Amino acid sequence: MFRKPCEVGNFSLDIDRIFNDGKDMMKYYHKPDKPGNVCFDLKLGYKSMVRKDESKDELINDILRWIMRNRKCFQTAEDQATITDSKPSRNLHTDFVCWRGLLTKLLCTPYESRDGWMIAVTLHKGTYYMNEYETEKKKSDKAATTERQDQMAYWGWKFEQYVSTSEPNGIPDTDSPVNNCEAYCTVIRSRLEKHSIVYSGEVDAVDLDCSSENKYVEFKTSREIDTPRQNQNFKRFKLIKWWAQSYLVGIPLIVCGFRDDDGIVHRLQNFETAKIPDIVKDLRDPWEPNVCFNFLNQFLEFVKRTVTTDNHKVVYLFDWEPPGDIGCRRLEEGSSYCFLPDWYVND
Ligand code: 0WD
Ligand code: CA
Repeated sequence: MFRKPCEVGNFSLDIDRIFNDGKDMMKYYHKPDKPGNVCFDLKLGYKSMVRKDESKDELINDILRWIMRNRKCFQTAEDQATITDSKPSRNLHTDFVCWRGLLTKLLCTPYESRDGWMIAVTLHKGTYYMNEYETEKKKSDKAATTERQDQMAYWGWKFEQYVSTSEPNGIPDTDSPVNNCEAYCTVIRSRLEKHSIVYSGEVDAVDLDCSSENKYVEFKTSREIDTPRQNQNFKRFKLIKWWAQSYLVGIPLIVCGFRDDDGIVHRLQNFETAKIPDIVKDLRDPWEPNVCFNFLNQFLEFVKRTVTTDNHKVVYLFDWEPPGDIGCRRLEEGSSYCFLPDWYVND
């Protein structure tokens, strides 16, 4: 039903968010000697963090840059035979292009009761490009972020620094400022039923000790679980997101740093992505992967039925707020939600 995700490429973003084709920013997982007994202070260096400019909407531009540089990955044998000049075919032979995070949200929608989404879709030369825009609720939540919430968001980035290195078998550098600008992204091709999809996702590190084919690892932090109620919430609301995010790119392992309220991680725990749906089965009315993928499949079908104008200046907006229905409207040509840049459509 959902084909095994296949990595077709990767790219990196440097400290200035400049795109580079390749693995420049790839990190390596540094497993601590005693994963069950560590003491990582995630509060350190908060004031010196180098922050990404959030006022710039990057849309799906980096994925488009990768596509432009890797047209050959999308060519069929037929394309190659019919090429008359040196320009590769502009047809991607791909139904959908988007960020992995958008697909994660769609997979989790059947069980989501808090956060909605807004997805813009443009059909261009036979491919549906999808870009997520912030909902009004997300914008107002963001504007109301407290200092404490901002510090806690920092803890997640600091954790990555404690468990990763730039060189294989290196030692983590926890003295340099943390930044959320640099990124390493994998590009994936997969298929769900009739829909072929190319998407990219940010990957935390490679695990050189991993025996499986896909050696990527995902880092998470979470508050230490003290009560059965917390355990239920963790399984019902957090593990579904962790599972969906990693499953989509075929990441086999999630390493969680369990922290206290003071931002100290005391132990690491491994979660095998494939086993997460089993871990949650003891919930009353657990979430199920089948339901998630059925919803995604139906949404993609709905998009194909609805988005009929092949024009990069026309955007269809799909939005949803729980527990409501999905809304859909076709915006007039040249609306402020257009997101395919000229340098891409004219290439
Ligand atoms: O629709 C999206 N998912 C968007 C992605 C909207 C706008 C920007 N991006 C960019 C991110 O800045 C990043 O470069 O895309 C890249 C990641 O895309 P993704 O893999 O599809 O995103 P997702 O799966 O939601 O997040 C993966 C990681 C996060 O790790 P955690 O462990 O927190 O899930 O990407 C990072 C973050 O480390 N990340 C961000 N970092 C800074 N600012 C952001 C952000 N807005 N979003 C994701
Ligand atoms: Ca992470």
